[in-house]
Amino acid sequence: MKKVITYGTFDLLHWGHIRLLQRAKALGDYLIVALSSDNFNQIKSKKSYHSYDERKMMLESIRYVDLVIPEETWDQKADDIKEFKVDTFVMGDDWIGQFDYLHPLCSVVYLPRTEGISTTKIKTELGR
Ligand code: C2G
Repeated sequence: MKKVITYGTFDLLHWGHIRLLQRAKALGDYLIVALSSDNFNQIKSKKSYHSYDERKMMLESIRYVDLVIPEETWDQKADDIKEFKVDTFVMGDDWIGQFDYLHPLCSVVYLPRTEGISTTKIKTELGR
């Protein structure tokens, strides 16, 4: 079984997130999403509209997602990859190059971000 992992906040879930998850799953048979905890969001200076539990529940309802685990720190990725025997690490290409250090452990894939949608855009256009 080919395992894929990706990381993120996935707040105000939108079609850009779904396209990322869809393409990530297509790279294997089992997709793990490491979801930024509320505490880690603070470290990333990101304020989520939805709590971790709400964001987790939504991700778990997506057909492409097989497991959701918490992301608590920047440097848990190598341990996660070893613990879950991950074959492929995937992120959107706004992160291009940032995680190449994981290469010895697994393949590292950056997928083109979906243009025209983002959580920030949604918040701005809804006037929050
Ligand atoms: N994404 C995308 N297209 C968009 C918006 C987001 O492909 N229009 C991708 C991002 O590139 C990322 C994933 O969806 O791979 C989740 O996006 P965020 O929730 O913004 O994740 P981020 O805050 O970048 O967290 O340790 C890594 C961090 O936790 C990544």
